[in-house]
Amino acid sequence: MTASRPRIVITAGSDPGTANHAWLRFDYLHAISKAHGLPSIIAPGFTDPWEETNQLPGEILDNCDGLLLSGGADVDPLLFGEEPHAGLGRVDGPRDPFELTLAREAVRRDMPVLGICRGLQVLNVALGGTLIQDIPSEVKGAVIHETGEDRLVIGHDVTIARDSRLAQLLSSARVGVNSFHHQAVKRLGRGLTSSAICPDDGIIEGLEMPDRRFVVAVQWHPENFWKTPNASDGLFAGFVEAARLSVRSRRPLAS
Ligand SMILES: [Mn+2]
Repeated sequence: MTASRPRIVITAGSDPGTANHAWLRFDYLHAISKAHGLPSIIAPGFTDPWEETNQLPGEILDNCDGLLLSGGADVDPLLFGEEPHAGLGRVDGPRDPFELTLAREAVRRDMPVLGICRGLQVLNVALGGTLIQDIPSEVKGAVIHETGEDRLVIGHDVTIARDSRLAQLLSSARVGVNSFHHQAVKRLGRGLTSSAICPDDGIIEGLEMPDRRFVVAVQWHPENFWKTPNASDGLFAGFVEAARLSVRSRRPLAS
């Protein structure tokens, strides 16, 4: 018998066309499965996430061991106290409050969290940070962070902060990454540190929370590379392992 896999819940967005279907690339599920986690998908929309008495996020986390905040649409700037800029893209109505609540609650519980792209931004806003709404119009001299359709194209390098959790996970100080974002971290949220930047323009490409067992986020899309061995395998392996260890600490074996 094999050891049971830690349960990783992955947030999905709503389909950009109909707004009535969950939307998530299978790459996330493959990457978690490859790292020996058990992935499942959760999406907002089947309840009123604005309802103050909504217990759903807590119940979701009661039934999983790790939270993966996935990529998707822009975060509504009103949620971090700013007016929408002209360059703001599509926002995904019910997804924002749903994920912000999940992120805050997971951090409060010290549950392992992995944020990817929008997930990094959601984590930052959940902890009181702010975002650059549109890199090309707000950051002079920025390199291109939205490189088109091919998910496997390396868009730019990132330099990893020495002594960061991310440096341990990637076993590297500098890696080439894909890049599909036009938003980025502006002001850091409480308790978060920058773990990676794009050396060409200083855009933050990684966040982590040193006082939690595993709260790690990256601005690129490591899950797209799951088919071949690659530098990001350690990131998913570390996340799933943290979820496994958190199960052990929360649920001692029955006597
Ligand atoms: Mn980038």
